Amino acid sequence: MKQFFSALLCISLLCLANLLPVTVYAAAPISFEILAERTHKPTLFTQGLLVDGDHFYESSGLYNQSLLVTYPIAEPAGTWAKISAPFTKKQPVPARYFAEVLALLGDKLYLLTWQEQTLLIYDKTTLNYQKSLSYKGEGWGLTTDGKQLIRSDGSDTLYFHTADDFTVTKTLKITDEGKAVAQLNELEFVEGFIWANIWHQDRILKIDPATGKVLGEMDLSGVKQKLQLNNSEQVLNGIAWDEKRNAFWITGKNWPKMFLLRIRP
Ligand SMILES: [Ca+2]
Repeated sequence: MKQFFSALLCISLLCLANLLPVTVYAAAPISFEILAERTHKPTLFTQGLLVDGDHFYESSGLYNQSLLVTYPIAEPAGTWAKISAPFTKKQPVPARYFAEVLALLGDKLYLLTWQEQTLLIYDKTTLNYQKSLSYKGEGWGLTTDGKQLIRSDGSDTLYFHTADDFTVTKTLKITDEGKAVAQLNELEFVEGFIWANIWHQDRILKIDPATGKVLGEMDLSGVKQKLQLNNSEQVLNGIAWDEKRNAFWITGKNWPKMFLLRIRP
């Protein structure tokens, strides 16, 4: 009987946990419009996404299947041509690494690994491996302000690293109205601000890189609902600034689509 009541209590607590509200941010909502959508290979367990010129660069995670790919932003005509379009280039990542996000600085692509404490560096044009650097802690997100590399590790802290040897030069706590914002994941630095998505949330936050304060948030739950996903790990994860289109491309892990979003003034 005792076990029965213990089990009942556990079930009640689980139900209660489900009813509790998710973290509510105080930051002002940022409104946007969907300018376009395109196909995204659902085989990609998206960790990092960026735009360079007319191409996407994307990293895909998991052990034994991590890879780095590049493909044109413009799609061929016809549904089947879109679905079957080959990658422009594809570079498998050694099986012992779980690839995370990537950043582009100069002619180099910097790819973080999740728990392997290794930063892998590739040539942008050929996707050939060049060298690796080590760091302490986990790798979740990475972007650049044009000088330094900025890393997230799933906590509420961002780490600024030098690009040449990946030394930490400063850390920054991210807060929203004084409250810590944890689980920071994919990052994108755009025109003086850091944009970050939060793991398992349909939100992208706009962050002041000087103070770490959250300035606003984009709610992408409506965009994600359009996809009718059935796996809880198919989370939003991928923010790429498209300078030419003055808009963000966003996608997620194993999503079949990518969306082009423009912030409303
Ligand atoms: Ca990005």
